Amino acid sequence: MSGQVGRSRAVSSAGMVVISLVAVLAGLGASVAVVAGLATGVRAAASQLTSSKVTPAPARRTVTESMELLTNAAFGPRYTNASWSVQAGDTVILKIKSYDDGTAPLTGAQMMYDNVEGTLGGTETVDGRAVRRIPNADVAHTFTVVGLGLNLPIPAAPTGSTVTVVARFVPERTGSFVWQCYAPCGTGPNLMGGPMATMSWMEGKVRVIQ
Ligand SMILES: [Cu+2]
Repeated sequence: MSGQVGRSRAVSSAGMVVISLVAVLAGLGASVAVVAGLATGVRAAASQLTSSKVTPAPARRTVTESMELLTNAAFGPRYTNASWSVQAGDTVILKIKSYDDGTAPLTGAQMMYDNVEGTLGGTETVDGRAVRRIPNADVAHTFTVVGLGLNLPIPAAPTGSTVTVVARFVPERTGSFVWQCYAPCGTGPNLMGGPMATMSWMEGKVRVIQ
């Protein structure tokens, strides 16, 4: 609180300095170029004053992010477009097209990631059909952003074909959030190694900016 008060006071006094400089220079009959430069400065100062008093409205854009789930014989499955950035208040349409026909059912408490969470309407569509969960035996991957309360289970694609999951969500919190796959689709102990432990394979970042 005290930090905010201090900031707006600083902006106000900067604005006053610019305004008094304009008055002095106008009195001296300064050149057009100098006045134009100062006018830009005044506009910048004015916008700072405005933003210090008014909370900016949410962006309310609709943006689409597309990812693919590819398989790699040598290392394992991988999400493309692993990191992206949106604005708080955006309606994000997230499309995930998977080529992976393998399953990686969740176990125990992790089976909560079979459920769709954090989307508009509480659903995702699977090839156009709205669902609230994927049967555990069919789960191949998840796209999970714990920090945004978002969870999209991804079913296995039919062999030789693809499956497309689409969900809409509105991130409200700003920050840099790690997403991860929670289905045990990797290698090594508990199938949590290899791609599961590798950035830009089964994890990445969602940045939500103001
Ligand atoms: Cu996975």
